[in-house]
Amino acid sequence: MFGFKTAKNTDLPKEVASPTTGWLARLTGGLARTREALGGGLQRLLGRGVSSDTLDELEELLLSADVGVEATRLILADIQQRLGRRELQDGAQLRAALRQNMLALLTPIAKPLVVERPRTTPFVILMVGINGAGKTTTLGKLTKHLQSDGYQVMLAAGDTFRAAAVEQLKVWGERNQVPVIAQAPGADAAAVIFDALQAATARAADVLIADTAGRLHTQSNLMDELKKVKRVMAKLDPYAPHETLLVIDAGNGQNALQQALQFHQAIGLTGIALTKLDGTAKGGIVFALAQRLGLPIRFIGVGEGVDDLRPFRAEEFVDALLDTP
Ligand SMILES: Nc1nc2c(ncn2[C@@H]2O[C@H](COP(=O)(O)OP(=O)(O)OP(=O)(O)O)[C@@H](O)[C@H]2O)c(=O)[nH]1
Ligand SMILES: [Mg+2]
Repeated sequence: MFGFKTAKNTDLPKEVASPTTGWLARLTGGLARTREALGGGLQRLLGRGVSSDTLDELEELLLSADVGVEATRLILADIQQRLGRRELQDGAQLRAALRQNMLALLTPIAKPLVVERPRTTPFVILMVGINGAGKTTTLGKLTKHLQSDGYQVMLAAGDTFRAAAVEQLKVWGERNQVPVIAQAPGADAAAVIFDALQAATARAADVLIADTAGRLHTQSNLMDELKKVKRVMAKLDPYAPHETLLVIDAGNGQNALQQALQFHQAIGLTGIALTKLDGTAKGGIVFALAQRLGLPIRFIGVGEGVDDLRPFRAEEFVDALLDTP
């Protein structure tokens, strides 16, 4: 399930052996359902040529992929004008215009997570989100990603609600061979993360990633717990956490947008990791998030494997979406 390689890279076909192409293939594959809805729909639409129905059809297509009303309007405003001026005569020009407008929306929020260096204390990443969004899995994948960039990572088992949560984190710790700081289930999450930050500082780790229990944005007592985590951490480093990363399941569609808005309002987010893009045709939610929230989308997840998390790059994403299935 975790995609351990059994063959050496040299045994693989060229396009798979290259890490970039390999990832692009996974991205395209992972986005297959949204791509079929958007790219496939677009191909059918363009096949009919540009007509007076084109704008309505485009609008329907974007809405069906959960791009959302306002982001759809934004993407289509310029296309509407250009259609009016008869600048877009054929399918290729229309596709290029769509791509350009999608990029205009996504480029400003495609800001990679940067671990500032040098530091005297670890760079702290706090993972938050609703139950089952993919926080712990994303944390595991992120650990590997940061390690491959040369960072020493430690993990904090801040989900103290369930014994299984601590165990799940320890499995990721073992898989990536990084220390996990944990206490018994039921412990105070803020205390666990405080201890972990002290331990990570003592061991001169570069990055500490803290898991937290899933919670609904409507559960104010649990949102208060996150505020406390942040307050307690700030006693050791006034700037910690340096990244508060909301993990959201892309399959939640427009609900994901509500989660993001409310988590942001309650605790202040600095970035988003959008998971499970592989399981949904609603990947258009990226555009809605960009338009409504404007927070950086740091990473996207397109599978459960340790390598299925990548920095979000606007061009790569749009091309994978518009690519004809
Ligand atoms: N297909 C797919 N599955 C994913 C992805 N990310 C996470 N998952 C799966 O989603 C499920 C929930 O993931 P977790 O990481 O446990 O979610 P969580 O947010 O930590 O959940 P709680 O701790 O219960 O709140 C697991 O079965 C993961 O394997 C992804 O990008 N793609
Ligand atoms: Mg979890």
